Amino acid sequence: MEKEACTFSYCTKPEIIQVDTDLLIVGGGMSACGAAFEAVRWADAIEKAGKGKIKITLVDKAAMDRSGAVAMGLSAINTYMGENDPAAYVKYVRDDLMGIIREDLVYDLGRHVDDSVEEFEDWGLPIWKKDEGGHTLDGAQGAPKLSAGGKPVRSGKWQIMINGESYKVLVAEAAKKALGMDNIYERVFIVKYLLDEKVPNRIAAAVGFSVRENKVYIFKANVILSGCGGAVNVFRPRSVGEGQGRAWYPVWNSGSGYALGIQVGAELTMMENRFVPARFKDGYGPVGAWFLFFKAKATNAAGEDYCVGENFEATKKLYSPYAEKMGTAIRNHMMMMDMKAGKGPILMNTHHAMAELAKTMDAKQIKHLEAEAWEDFLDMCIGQAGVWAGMNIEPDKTPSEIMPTEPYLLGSHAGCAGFWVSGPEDLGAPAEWNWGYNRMSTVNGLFMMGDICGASGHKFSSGSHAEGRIAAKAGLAFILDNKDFKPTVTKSPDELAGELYMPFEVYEKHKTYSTAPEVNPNYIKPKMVQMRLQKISDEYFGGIATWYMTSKTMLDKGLELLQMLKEDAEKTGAKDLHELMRAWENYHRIWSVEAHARHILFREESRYPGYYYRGDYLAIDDKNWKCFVNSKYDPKTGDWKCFKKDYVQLVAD
Ligand code: SFD
Ligand code: AMP
Repeated sequence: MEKEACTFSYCTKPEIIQVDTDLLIVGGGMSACGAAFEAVRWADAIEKAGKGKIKITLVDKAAMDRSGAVAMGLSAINTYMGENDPAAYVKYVRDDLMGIIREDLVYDLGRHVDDSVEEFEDWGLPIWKKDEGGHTLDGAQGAPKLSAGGKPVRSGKWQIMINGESYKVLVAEAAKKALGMDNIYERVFIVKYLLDEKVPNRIAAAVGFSVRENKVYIFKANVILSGCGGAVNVFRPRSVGEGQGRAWYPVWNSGSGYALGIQVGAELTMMENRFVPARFKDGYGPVGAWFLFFKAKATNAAGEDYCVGENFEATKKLYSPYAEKMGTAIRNHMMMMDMKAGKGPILMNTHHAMAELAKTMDAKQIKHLEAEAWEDFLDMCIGQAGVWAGMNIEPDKTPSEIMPTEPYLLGSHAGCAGFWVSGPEDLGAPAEWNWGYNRMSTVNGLFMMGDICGASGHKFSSGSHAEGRIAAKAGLAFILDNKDFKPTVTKSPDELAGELYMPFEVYEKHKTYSTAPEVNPNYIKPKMVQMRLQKISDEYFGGIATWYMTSKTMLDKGLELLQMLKEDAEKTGAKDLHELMRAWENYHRIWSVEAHARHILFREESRYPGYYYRGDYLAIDDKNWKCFVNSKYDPKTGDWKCFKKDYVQLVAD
């Protein structure tokens, strides 16, 4: 089919707004808020030192108060060092992520993260504390702050409990206050980054459109800090029909972070990794607090622990020495062994855990415990509380089903898919892991943070915020070193606006061809693209349909089908701004999952059992694959290249 061009002959031409800035933060989530807060501090210091004024701008597709993964709130901060050493944190992350991480990045995060958590408390976040008798106090009960020696309530070694319903609002408020609303563009969806016309491999601009008004934005910048979160709804979700909007990770993180960077040629790392969390069934409620804080046990339907005995012995045969670490993927793997053997449903025995805890409590403390159990969901996953209420589940009387979800692509939770970035200089990492500016990608001036910064998982909310701060500081150093750079872009504003509005032009041009605008041979609607994408990913790249199983032949076939979808997606028709956003979101998802599939294809082993399996290489093969898998898309030729990079251990076992 002939490629369409948008000349605004059919759709309305948008107003085109050009913004020139020095530092552009893309995203308004945890990492972006950290970046904004830190960038302003350094920019003020730079100005005071007489080195000139630096303009900082932030653009988010949504409203920062509730955008990104922390939108609903959280009940725990999963990364707080406290009394722990960053080296121990590196070991924990390495064990959980099956032996391959960038230890320089993880250590760097560990040594900075607590400062962000202490800031959150200063901004008003209630953090649970222990009183002198070791009992739990809510954040509102007036114990000393962490910075004044207050003892947090640890759910696990790294996690602390919070009253976090308004967590994101507080973090966003600090970022907004620092930056000023004049420098923030909310509800503007970034569609693509542009390389500079004159300087090779140099970021120059970001282009997007308002999801509320007929406006296209062109942001030219010296430096871009990219923090658009992971990719959700790239695989067919377990929720179907009217429940389909329900997923564990935030549905509005649609792979933009990956796609925007890939398309300008930034090098990726560990994109074969994904995250399949075990979650409370149907509501997707978190399990961590139940396992770690309430000490609940998950069992099969017969009440047996699925992580011991025959399951464990069989797992060791294929996945030792990682099986013994009992990381997130391995725990999933053994849960699925029982599910596949028909021993499900798998149950989280909340009732036993609460009965056990109640043994040492008085009536008031038991009431408090119940409130905590509900709050764990009300703080961060209201839908799960709805499922409990709707299904007559009382956690102190009834167990709840848990289930592995559909796969998500992310690099800040128990996953590590993202970009290959420059690390800190002082941690003894190989010289080629550092090219001058911390968290800068292989594209000059383009920095990555949070979910899309690769090979360094388990940052979570606090770590993503801290990583935004690290990236912002380095980004400003880059600006100071490249003060004379003037970004120039090849395409005219009208051409760029035409590209972004193409789905409108296509729709308006052809919509009267058929009586039902949903059914038309001249275009495909965003919803159809999404369904086709999810079907391909699910069936060929190891989604829930195949119990996360794939192979070379399946990946080859899926990639062929994905190529066709990519071509068809260029013919997406959008009837309104909402569909325009959906159209571009899906395009970003396609790019993200393409990278994912290419990486799985390249890595000839099953590094992450419980997340995905290569049926043709079912075991872990440390001899050949204890290395990073990296890849690069060449924007000039359209070629992808996958290659190995050496893993180097920096922190001793
Ligand atoms: O229970 C564009 N996370 C948890 N972290 C914790 O510390 N404790 C927990 O309890 C956590 N759990 C949890 C978590 C997340 C979710 C969804 C649930 C439960 C249900 C993880 C953290 O939240 C996560 O690590 C960080 O938030 C990651 O930060 P960052 O900055 O990488 O992503 P973001 O916060 O989602 O923000 C993304 C932003 O990008 C915007 N955006 N803007 C412009 N143009 C585009 N094209 C864009 N695309 C996206 C978004 O609007 C958003 O602002 S638990 O499971 O362990
Ligand atoms: P989750 O609610 O599953 O996202 O987990 C929150 C935190 O607890 C994360 O840091 C997880 O890695 C950790 N976690 C969850 N389940 C377990 C478990 N069974 N054993 C050890 N750590 C866990």
